[in-house]
Amino acid sequence: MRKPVVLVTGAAGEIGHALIYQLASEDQSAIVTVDLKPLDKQLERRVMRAFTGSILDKSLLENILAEFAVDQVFHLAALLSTRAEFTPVTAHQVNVEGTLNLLEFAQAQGRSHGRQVLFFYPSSIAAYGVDPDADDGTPIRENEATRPITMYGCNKLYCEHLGRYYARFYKQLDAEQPSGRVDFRAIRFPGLISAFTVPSGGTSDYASEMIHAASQSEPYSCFVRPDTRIPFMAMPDAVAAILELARAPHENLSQLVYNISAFNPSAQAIRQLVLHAFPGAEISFKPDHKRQAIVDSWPQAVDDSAARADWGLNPKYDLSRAFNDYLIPHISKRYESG
Ligand code: AKB
Repeated sequence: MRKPVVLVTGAAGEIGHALIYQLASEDQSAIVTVDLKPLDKQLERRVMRAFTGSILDKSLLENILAEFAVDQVFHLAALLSTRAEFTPVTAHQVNVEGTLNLLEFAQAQGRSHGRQVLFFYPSSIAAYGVDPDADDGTPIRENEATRPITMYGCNKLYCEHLGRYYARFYKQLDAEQPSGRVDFRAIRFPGLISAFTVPSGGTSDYASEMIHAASQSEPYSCFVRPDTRIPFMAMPDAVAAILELARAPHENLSQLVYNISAFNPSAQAIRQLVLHAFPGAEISFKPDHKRQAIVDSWPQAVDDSAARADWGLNPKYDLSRAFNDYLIPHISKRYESG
């Protein structure tokens, strides 16, 4: 019979890396991964099988379907906002057609093993498109200002709707009602900051880039204005939120897509914290007006009350603790050891 497993796509990415460490530490389920890049050795020894390949490769997904009974899909593979702007058609193919492939895979898994398949989808604050002149910092709800201005944001918003279709309306004209096999749940992530991985291709990456540069005594020119403010979260809290939502009783959930956030400092405030930790750091501001316009279209604050009420969102790291207890100690150690 097929082995019951959890599937993680984008496993070599920032969220994937942190999620696999957490899942492996709990030792509750065998992990199968898919990523374009091979996993590093530390990660690979924590999973049952690591497939190096594309989520666009339907034969790869068929092979996984044949060998494994997947009960949970954490679909993290994506082209992030900045990178997606340089190759919007490729971004659509990876972010949308890739997600459609995984939803079809989850539907086929549910049909074959007869159980619901949990499908976790990482949406983003990029699904919003606020008017910067009207954004006074009032936290916005999930159903407000969903007018994204990036291909990545369009992809994320559309895939939220795709997930709702698979969960509630899939092939609704069929004689036998096949919907309901996919239990789709999504989080609109803020900017995420990890101590253990370096960001790649995001427009919220200025916070991570600033910290990682300072810890290597490299000068950093920040591409947003000092007063720029968006929601952020430390990676351990992001992984905790994924698992809290994934494990919440379905009847507790009032919606499929949730905002989350932990802190929303200005870029200047981040610089001050970094300078406090690395007094010699050279951090300047040289706004890239095109990337600035993308960040300005994202809300300064989001209302995450639904996540707190429905499934107990409760970030452990506020801004100060994120820097003092997580980022600075681990990043310093990472670069001290070379
Ligand atoms: C990005 O900057 O593209 C991502 C995001 C905010 O979803 N980190």
